[in-house]
Amino acid sequence: MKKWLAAGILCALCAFWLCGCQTRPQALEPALVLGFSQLGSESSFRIGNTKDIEDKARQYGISLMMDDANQKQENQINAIRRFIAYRVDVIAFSPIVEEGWDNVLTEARQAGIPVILVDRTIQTSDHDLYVSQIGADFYREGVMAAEYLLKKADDLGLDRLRIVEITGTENSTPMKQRHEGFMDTIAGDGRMEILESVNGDFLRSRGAECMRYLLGKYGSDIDVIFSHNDEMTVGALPEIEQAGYVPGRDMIIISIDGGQEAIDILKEGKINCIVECTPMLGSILMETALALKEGKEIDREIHPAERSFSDYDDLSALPPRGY
Ligand code: GYE
Repeated sequence: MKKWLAAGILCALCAFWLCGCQTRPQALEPALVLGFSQLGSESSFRIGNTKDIEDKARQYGISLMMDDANQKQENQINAIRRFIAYRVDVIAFSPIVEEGWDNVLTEARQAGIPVILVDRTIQTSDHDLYVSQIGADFYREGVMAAEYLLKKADDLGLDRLRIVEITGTENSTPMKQRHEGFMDTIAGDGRMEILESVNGDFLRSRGAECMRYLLGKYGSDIDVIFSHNDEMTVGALPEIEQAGYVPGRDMIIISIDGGQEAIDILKEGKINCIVECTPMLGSILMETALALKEGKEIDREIHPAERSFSDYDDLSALPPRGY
């Protein structure tokens, strides 16, 4: 009798296990495996960019291997080597600086893995080391920042503007191109004078340090602050206030990125202009990676549309920025 009971229980367990197997949803095969090396988490732009890439990978059914390099090129190179060893379908990364990628990207090419640059670009003489760069037109951002300043100077009838610049990470694409676009656009305008450019590494804490230094050296001579990202701008503002000036009124403040925190400060009047740099590159990245896997032709450079926000605009109906 006991034997029958044991056999019955065993049968019931087997049936339960089989049913369970049949009703359990089948794990879907990912459309492709994408290795992404993010350079760090220095700003709201970067954090928004990481989140967007993670969200969009999920939406597109792409299996994502995400690595955070913590602001070190060496860590990015190691992550790319791990992606090669894992034999991912596509490698993408945001290069922290422009130089020093040839060796590791040659290894990716030898392994037959295509590479997409996201956000920033690289310097190389070998055209085939990457297939596409998806990111902002940073030169154009510098031009837009300067165009705002030229218009403001005209409207206020100012005949002398002394400018300080707080730049992003040395040798990074946005740092170089934002600087060039801005300088080229104000060149030849006799009202504009650059007092000094200092490097704030795209960090809030460095923005504050740079501003302290500049205020100590130039004080009320500063008419304009051109800061390469919101993070450094937000770090600089309390320093300006503590030194007894009203940002946005005593000094014209121009920033780049357009994250929610900075847009709110612009609405309060303490920032005058922000040039948009969108971190929402996830959909374009996923579509490009899928197109590559299907062997389709893709564009060498892909720039998202961007605008600027300023004290000339009514921003009351601006939707939440999402970063
Ligand atoms: O402006 C800054 C970030 O590479 C465009 O990097 C990006 C820049 C962005 O840390 O906030």
